[in-house]
Amino acid sequence: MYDITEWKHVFKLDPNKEITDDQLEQLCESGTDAILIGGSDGVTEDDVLRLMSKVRRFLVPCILEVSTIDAIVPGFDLYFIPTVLNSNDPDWIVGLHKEAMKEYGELMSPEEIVVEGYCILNGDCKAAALTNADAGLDLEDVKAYARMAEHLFRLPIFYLEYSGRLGDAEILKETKAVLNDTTLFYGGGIQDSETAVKMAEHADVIVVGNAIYENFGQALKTVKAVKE
Ligand code: 1GP
Repeated sequence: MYDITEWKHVFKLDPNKEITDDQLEQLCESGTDAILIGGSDGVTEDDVLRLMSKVRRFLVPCILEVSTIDAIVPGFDLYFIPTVLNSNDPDWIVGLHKEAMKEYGELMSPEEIVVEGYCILNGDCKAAALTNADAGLDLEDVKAYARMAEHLFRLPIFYLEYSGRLGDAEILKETKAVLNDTTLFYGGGIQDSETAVKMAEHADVIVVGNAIYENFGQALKTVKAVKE
């Protein structure tokens, strides 16, 4: 029903940050392929529920990116489950996933679950600290993780995460070159149309997060920029 291989653009909303109803409407009706709800800290069930019910008024697919077992809310179109491939902490690779399955495994429909193989490359971002990610990777390491995601684990998504700063377009390009079936997501530091186009040249899907809260007008323009 949802074909992520057709997507180009996603907005990531942080349930811990403020957004007006008017802004939310503009994002949902912007033509973006999906609204992803997720954050690295302070994510509560109440905030997730509140944001989901507002996004639900629009037709755009609404997805929860699960980052804590305490805030899994039913009613989303899809659930994206990150596994941080370059984490040094097994909890973030398979441990929390096992706990989630223990608690909710019976209730979950497999067709609603999409696993994202994360590779975090900005060592200064919150996600890197939280997951104890080994962000000091060179290009060959990143390509190896990409191949692992596609050929060993057959993950639907490989996510290059630079959260908070613009990444290396060359790494993105080389990573894309080793992927065929796995969809390449890129997120980090996209602030305007220009940076969106630059990263969308190589990524299958770009994710725009912080810019929504820092420069709303420019964030909104990233949709048209990559879809035209
Ligand atoms: C964060 O990849 C997303 O998980 C988007 O990054 O917030 O820097 O846009 P930014």
